[in-house]
Amino acid sequence: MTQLLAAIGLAAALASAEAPRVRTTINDQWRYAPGNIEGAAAADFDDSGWQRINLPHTWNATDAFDKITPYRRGIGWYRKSLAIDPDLRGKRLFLYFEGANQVADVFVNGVHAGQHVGGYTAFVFEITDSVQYDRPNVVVVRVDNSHNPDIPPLNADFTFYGGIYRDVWLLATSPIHIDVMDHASPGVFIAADADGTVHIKGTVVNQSGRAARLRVVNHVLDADGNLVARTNSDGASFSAMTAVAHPHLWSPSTPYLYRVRTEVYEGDALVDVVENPLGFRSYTIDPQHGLTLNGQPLKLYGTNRHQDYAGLGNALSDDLHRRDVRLIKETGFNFLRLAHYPQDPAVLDEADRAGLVIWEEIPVVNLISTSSAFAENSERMLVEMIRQHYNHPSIFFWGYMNEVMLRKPNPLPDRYYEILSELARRLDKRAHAEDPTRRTVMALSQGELLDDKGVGDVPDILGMNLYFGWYYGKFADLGEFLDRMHLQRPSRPLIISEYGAGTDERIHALNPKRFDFSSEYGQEFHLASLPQIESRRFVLGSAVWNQFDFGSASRQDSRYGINNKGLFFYDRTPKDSSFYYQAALLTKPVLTIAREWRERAGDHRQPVWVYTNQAQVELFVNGRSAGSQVVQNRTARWQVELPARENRIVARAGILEDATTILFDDRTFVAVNAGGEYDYIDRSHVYWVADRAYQPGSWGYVSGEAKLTHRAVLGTDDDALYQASRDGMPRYQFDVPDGTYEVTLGYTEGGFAVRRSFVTEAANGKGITIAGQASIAAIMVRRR
Ligand code: GCB
Ligand code: CA
Repeated sequence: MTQLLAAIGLAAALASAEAPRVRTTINDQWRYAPGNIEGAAAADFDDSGWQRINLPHTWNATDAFDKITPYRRGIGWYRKSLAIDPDLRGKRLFLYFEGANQVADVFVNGVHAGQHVGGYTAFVFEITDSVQYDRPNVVVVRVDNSHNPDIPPLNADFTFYGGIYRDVWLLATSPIHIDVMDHASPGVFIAADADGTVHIKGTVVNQSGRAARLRVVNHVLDADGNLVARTNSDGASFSAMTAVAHPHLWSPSTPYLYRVRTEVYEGDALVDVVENPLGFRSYTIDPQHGLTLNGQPLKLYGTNRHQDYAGLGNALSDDLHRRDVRLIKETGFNFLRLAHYPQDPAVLDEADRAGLVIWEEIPVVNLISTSSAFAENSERMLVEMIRQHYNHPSIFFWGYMNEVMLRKPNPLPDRYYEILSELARRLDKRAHAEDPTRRTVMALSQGELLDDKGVGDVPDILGMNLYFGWYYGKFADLGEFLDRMHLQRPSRPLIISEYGAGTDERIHALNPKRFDFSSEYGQEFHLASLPQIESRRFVLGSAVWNQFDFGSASRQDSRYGINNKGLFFYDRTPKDSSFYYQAALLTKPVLTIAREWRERAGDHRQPVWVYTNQAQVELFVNGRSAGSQVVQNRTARWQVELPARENRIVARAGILEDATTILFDDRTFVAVNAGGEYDYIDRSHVYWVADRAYQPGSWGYVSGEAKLTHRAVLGTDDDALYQASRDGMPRYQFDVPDGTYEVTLGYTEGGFAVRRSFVTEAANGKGITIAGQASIAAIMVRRR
């Protein structure tokens, strides 16, 4: 066994010494410590007391959800001992970081290798002259995610988790190599067209100290690795063109990928080789008819993605990144907006493979600083994003601003909106200069669209973030607004960059209301929105906000610190709305019973909803047919009688079948979400039914006013139970049989959740009256 391992180790060492370019992750076995630590960059600093961690890592995975203390924004130190294979002597060595939020200073053996500003793009430093081969090297990274007025994002609805939260690589190249220092880009830039033409340009760097005769050979390989085209160029800077006859085209339905293998020769010796993806596709955009891809009209139906994940913050493995992309594709989407920042290379690779049209953007969100440093940093981020991801055929759009007039700096700097427009024009111009093959975009909110101060005219395509029926208005206003925008800007291509509604798996409603965070309201939102988008040809595409719930520190909705507008929960469990999109967008047969509302209580007559792309569905409850329904808008609904038991629900359409269970609570107590119009299920599965007016023989409120806030409630996770209350000295009546009862009242006091219990008697058929409490958020009445 040891022998075998030794043999493998040797083979790896030989391979690495002989290969012209060697890339290894150095994610493992780092030490981490928070704070401003004196001398921590020095090689001989004692870090033995520091925490052992592996990358990717963030220090905000948990504190970003704390209701009382803001998450830590400051300095974090990382240290690693790195032995470098002596066989790499003579090579050029680089440290490549896929991302660290947001300012990173890298030191090798005490020598400062460089600083990178910006939390969402890759960076690379050469370390050849600082390393030693006979002893381990000390790599130190100081990361700082403090607010910095010169670095976007300044303010946004997502958490700015600090740390080295993406992969880190040690890269070794020959002294003569494809440039790796050009904004951490691949150094080779490929543009391909549906007619089969391929343009390849790049730069070879010669650090050998001698003049060299260089030759670059680019091989275009098909998906099976067959050579289909080849170009030869001489010299350090190459720009080649070739063509592939009858290429397989790249599209969301057939994401056919070629590769370009770029080989660099000095005389006959191969000194470097890199591979990049290539996809043949062409598209045009028309303000009346939307997108045409490879000559075919293609409406974009899509979603947005933030990069964080329950329990991990932004420190995800590549596997999780790739899985997210597949979940998006499996929801039926062909389009993905990477909001609000450039994402992990694994995301772009998977989007190329899965077939998603990508909009990627830099994090200029909500407002800007008028400093020249802010503009320079924004522009550099844009250049880094474009050069780093240039070769991905999935990318169609470069974005550079989101709702950038949402917040007003206070005090408002002189010429603020002029400076903002100048910045937009500068970024737009640079994006086009960097990449003439793609279109630029920006997203504005409804209010900004109505008063856009000209900024919205700058990009090629205007993105609209619209929340009709959520933050404002009603569902049906969406179509009207779209028509109005199109009328006002007939020559502007329009895309819906966001629309969505928040939901919480603990909140359900027989009568869903705007902003109640019930799963049912969220479903109604999407059911009403999508058809209005589908029926408007001029709308080039749309993107749900958001595919996944995501962290937004200090956001106070039904769950603290989370924006829950996802079609999936934060842990990537699907929400019922995602099944509606599958039924609407997938071509394979789909039949799914909405299954989030798995426990119920209260009224025995209950709704069951089914999403399908079939014409008709029959529903069975505990083996008995509840009837067939004709499907409308991919939806069929029943009202069924659920006895107190675990109910088996089956839906059938032809040979398709789906089944789930709904537990109807058989209870000996009453639990009321006082003041709330929605049911609430707490962590211990207590089902708090929506409040209702008293009727003789039953229970309910007699007086008091219902109130709903979305302020965080301290000392509980059940914010939504306490956020709804009945105020103004409410009076409740419970017509229970004579006997002894325990009553528990829930309410808030000084922002904290409080529960108080007492024992009381029901006598002479009078039941129980509850009064004398200023405000009540929850009531439980239980027989002793
Ligand atoms: C927006 C923003 C996005 C927010 C979203 C929301 O318009 O662009 O960053 O998260 O609204 O949920 O309010
Ligand atoms: Ca990665």
